[in-house]
Amino acid sequence: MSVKTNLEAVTQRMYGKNIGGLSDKELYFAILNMTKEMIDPKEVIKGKKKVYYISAEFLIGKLLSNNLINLGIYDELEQALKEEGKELSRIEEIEPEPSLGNGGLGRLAACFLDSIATLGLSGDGVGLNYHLGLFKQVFKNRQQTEEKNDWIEAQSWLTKTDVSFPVYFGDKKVMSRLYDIDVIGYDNGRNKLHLFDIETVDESIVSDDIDFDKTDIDKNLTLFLYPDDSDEAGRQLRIYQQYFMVCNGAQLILKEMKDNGYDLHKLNEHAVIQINDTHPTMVIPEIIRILTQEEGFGMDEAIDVVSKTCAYTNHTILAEALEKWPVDYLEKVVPQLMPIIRELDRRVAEKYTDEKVQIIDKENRVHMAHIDIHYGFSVNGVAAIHTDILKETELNHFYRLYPEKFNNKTNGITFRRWLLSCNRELAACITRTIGEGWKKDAAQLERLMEHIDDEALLTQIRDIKNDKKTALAAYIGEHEGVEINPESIYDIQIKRLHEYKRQQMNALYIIHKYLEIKGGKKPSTPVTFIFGAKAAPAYIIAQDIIHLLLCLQEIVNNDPDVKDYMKVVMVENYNVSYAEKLIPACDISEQISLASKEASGTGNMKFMLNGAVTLGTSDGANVEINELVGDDNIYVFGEKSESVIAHYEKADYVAKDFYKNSKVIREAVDFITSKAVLQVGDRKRLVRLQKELINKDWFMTLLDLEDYIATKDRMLEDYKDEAKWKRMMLVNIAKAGFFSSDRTIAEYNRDIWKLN
Ligand code: 26V
Repeated sequence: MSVKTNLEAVTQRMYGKNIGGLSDKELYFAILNMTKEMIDPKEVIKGKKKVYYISAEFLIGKLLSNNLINLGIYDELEQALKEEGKELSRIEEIEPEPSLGNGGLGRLAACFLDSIATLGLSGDGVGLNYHLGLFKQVFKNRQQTEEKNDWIEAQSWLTKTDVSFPVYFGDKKVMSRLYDIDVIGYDNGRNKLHLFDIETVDESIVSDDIDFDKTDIDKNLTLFLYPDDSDEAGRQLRIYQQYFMVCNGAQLILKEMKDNGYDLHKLNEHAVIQINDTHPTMVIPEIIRILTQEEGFGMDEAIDVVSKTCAYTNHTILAEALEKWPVDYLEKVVPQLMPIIRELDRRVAEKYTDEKVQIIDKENRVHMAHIDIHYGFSVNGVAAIHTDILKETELNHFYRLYPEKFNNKTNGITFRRWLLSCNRELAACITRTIGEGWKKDAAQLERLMEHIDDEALLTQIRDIKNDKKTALAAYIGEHEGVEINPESIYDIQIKRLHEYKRQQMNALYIIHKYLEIKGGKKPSTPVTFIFGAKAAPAYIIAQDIIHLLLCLQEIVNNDPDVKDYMKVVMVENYNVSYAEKLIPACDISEQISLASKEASGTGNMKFMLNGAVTLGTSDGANVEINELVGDDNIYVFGEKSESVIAHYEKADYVAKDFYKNSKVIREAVDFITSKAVLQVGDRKRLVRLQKELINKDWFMTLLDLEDYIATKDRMLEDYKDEAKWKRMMLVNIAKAGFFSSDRTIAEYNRDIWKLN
């Protein structure tokens, strides 16, 4: 049956109308239902052993386009709709974006699920069904405000199952409910994303400004992703959420093992649990608890089998992000787990005296990562440099105990979403040039290098980029009310707002450029600086940086001397869907974190794949991008990680010296509290940010600022050499194959999971 006949049958059944007579919204629901019906008969991938990817975040993005592509019916459906005067891309806009993640860690989990299914591996995601997810960002008075994002509609990709488990918080019992989302591999079978919910959740307890009673667990447990943890009730709620997730996950895994008739003593032969950062760490003591208390295991054998089943991925070296829960909190929320955690701690203390590797420290805090490392069989970082830093510095004490556990798995991205879906024109152009093979074997992109002198191809790629820039200009005009010039250079920094990612350094560059233009030095090619970033509600300096960017947007875009040469746009509520529009249109990819601090980054890979050129530090996966494209096709600046680490060790970085000794730095930093900015901005925020930069600057913005300015200026200059730039674009696309998450997952499977 053709897709059109199929869809007509669904529209008749749902609305009694033909395709042509429906609104886009009605059509969206019809296509959703049709797609779910087509997925239904697909085989669930089976194997002797299965991976459970357990994660507090799955930033899956909209699913319609991706599912249509993976089912192989996108083009046919698009054509069928066109015949009826309908546009699939407009219909896609209607789908709400699930907001089940913060940033890179959650998006990585989503890419991984796509690749696990695409490679035909048996593997499910396990997480939580946050009803209001991450907040929606709304700008008011040039500041971020937060609103709730209720993304779940009556009809959605979620399927309510009849699975429900009891979960105990001490004596308090709650019942869970499992919702599933199908994960379809590209031209392959299907797996599941299991999202647990609490039966009694109540969205009505949330006020408009996302305030709610943090103690009312029955109602609030699955309302929000990482609720503000700046107070005690908020922090405890996180423990409730984490335990709820792992307790359900553990019950699901053990039930599946039993349903398959497997012996739980051989759990590790049939299941591997990949622990995504420390948030799901309690799965280790929880399974040990169940095995010893309900399945008749002795403590030794329970610990042994769990340790052979669990593997841990570290995603950050930032100390403040490594979870340490006070024993008091755990005693209060999950008292049944504490005897197990104490036993795990006792065994470590008996073997090792080193204070740095203990599970419970002298301040009575439980180090979650330490549980993972002692009681898991694998510890991996997410880019080569990150894993090296873990081994040599951050986790060196553990590396010396267990060198065999440590391994690197450089992150990747799914090319289905980040090229085939978000840049169909470029994908088609690649296919015309090198055939279809790259879609299943991304390494074949390298064959584009054979066409490096093909002028016609280089021009086609440039034309596609220009079309994407025009489309983005229209979108930004409509959604942000800012007019941008499609012929300007698009310089884009999109990622969570954090001082280590150094959006503030980019802001200082913008100030520098603005002052230059005011002084009469006009650039020959105009530049548009685009930002997208949410800041954690309790992270004050991050909020201040957003405020500065919005003030600069106001000043620069309205200054008649400047606005024809540069524009600044901070897009509102940056999310996966926005990324899909921004990335194909980008010329310069900003990856400017302080070396050693960005574990990997994955936006850097998405930009490269879409023909942007990286401006970056030697950090995270930038290092591997540099190795692949060579020094001529990337712009690298700033101090290297070894010297940054040395600065921290010696505590010898003094921001004020840089401020005092450089006129360029001083002028840029001073401008933050100039009359021009204070006229449109909030004095308290601006003064605080400026003081922070001069007196503290923990992430060494001023250290790299001059090199950043010089390198970016050189890059803007090079952009004018069209022949050179076009070749750089092609090299970046051709060398991006390594960053397919299919490669990453194949490595996880080869070295850690060993499925099939
Ligand atoms: C968490 C927190 C929690 C509260 C305090 C501040 C803070 C700062 C950072 C984080 C990061 C959590 C882990 C994370 O998202 N890591 C990201 O993982 C990506 C996928 O591996 C990787 O590409 C990014 O470089 C890394 O930052």
